[in-house]
Amino acid sequence: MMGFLAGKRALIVGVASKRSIAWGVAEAMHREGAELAFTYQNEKLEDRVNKLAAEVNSSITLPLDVSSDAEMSAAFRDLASEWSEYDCIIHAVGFAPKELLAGTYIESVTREGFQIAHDVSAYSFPAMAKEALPNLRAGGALLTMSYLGAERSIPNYNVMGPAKASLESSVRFMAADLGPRNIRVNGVSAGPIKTLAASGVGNFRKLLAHAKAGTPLRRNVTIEDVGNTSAFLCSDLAAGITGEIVHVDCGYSTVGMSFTVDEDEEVIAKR
Ligand code: 0WE
Repeated sequence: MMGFLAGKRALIVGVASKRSIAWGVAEAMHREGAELAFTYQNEKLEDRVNKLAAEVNSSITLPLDVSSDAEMSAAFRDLASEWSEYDCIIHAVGFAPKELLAGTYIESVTREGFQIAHDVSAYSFPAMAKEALPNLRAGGALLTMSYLGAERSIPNYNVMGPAKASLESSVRFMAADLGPRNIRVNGVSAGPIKTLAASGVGNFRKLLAHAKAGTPLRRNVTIEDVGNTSAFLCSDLAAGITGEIVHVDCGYSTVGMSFTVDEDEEVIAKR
């Protein structure tokens, strides 16, 4: 049976563990017949990413710390020597210094932390497009990962909100630039998922419980959900979609008000 990504080659940036969103995307894209390559952030992650890559029949893994111009050009030069042409890049990278994800935005923000968050989480996406441009095939697609904090204030998400807002704006400008070459650019705005990065975030369990309760589907999003939508957006099934941010959040962002309910959907009354 032929998958809907047969014949597509995709670079996946952002795998750190089996729980990574990037890994959910890799599994879905592999299932649909795409050929995959991966990057790893540092030597500590090299063996783990090599093993995961092997699970999806990939032997192309490249070092890439997106905050380094030298590593960005080296990674895309080395990828071009493996694949002279490819179709997709999945960008699933985000970082702000830990101190900026605690307390209030105004109190936590610093010039350096603001710069790092925007550099790693936002600049890296158009920077990848710039490096990959000569080798991207018509019909290809670039995809990044965002979060509701781009659109609404969320306690402690702080500087990552402005960084994701910048990233989402880049999606629209990149879609305008690359559209004439028939390369699409989109984003997935995922609901909260307990990844390795998220485990370092205080109150994350409360946040998951809150999201679950306030979601029309009454559950949290999984990396499989995000992977399947991402695979679709990278495929020719989504040939008419570009410059778009698709919410994969079990409906959370569509709700104006919700009541807390118990297991039987009974409203839990306030005392
Ligand atoms: O984009 C994210 C998290 C990205 C992230 C996570 C960390 C943890 C470790 C960026 N930088 C760091 N820096 C570290 O040192 N999410 C959408 C998940 C997330 O993170 C939050 C959230 C949610 C949701 C942080 C505070 C509040 C909510």
